[in-house]
Amino acid sequence: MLSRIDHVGIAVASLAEAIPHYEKAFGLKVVHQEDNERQGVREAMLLVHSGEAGNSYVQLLEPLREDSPVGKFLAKRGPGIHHIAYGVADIDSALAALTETGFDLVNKTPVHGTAGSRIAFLHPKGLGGVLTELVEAAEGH
Ligand code: MC0
Repeated sequence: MLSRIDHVGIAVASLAEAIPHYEKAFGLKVVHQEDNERQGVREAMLLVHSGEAGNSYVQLLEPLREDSPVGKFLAKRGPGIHHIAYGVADIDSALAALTETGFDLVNKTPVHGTAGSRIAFLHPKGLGGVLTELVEAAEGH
């Protein structure tokens, strides 16, 4: 079902402060930036690797609102790894298979993710305390 690690999502208080650390430490570059109002985040994607199975990124996440998932996470735990996202070729069949096993899905149907991707979150309580995302990337991402 899973084809790659698509991204590691990292909660930060400020993109402007966090991006230069990743650029300086690893020579990564921001290849995409966007606000996702529904998720309450401003995000920056830094490309780590392009391979046959698709791309892998570090995703830096700054909350747009205190009562958003990332805003609440920062208030409770401070900055750090917020979620891990796996690439899938077909998110509809991946969600159908997980529903069949009775898995606890945050999103039962895909929602809008980074750069036109289709995404769905799986609850951390079923996965060792790790908030997990599935990503069906848009063409070319
Ligand atoms: C909350 N919890 C987490 C967590 N966030 N555990 C691990 N990792 C996280 N990121 C835990 C809390 O510690 C708490 O555990 C319990 O979940 C309930 O927390 P809460 O603060 O009361 O939050 P809820 O219940 O309102 O919501 C938790 C839930 C939510 C995971 C359902 O954050 C959610 O819907 N997340 C999915 C959407 C999201 O994260 N969007 C932002 C990234 P205890 O043990 O204290 O009960 S959007 C994104 O990344 C997109 C744009 C993309 O990639 O394309």
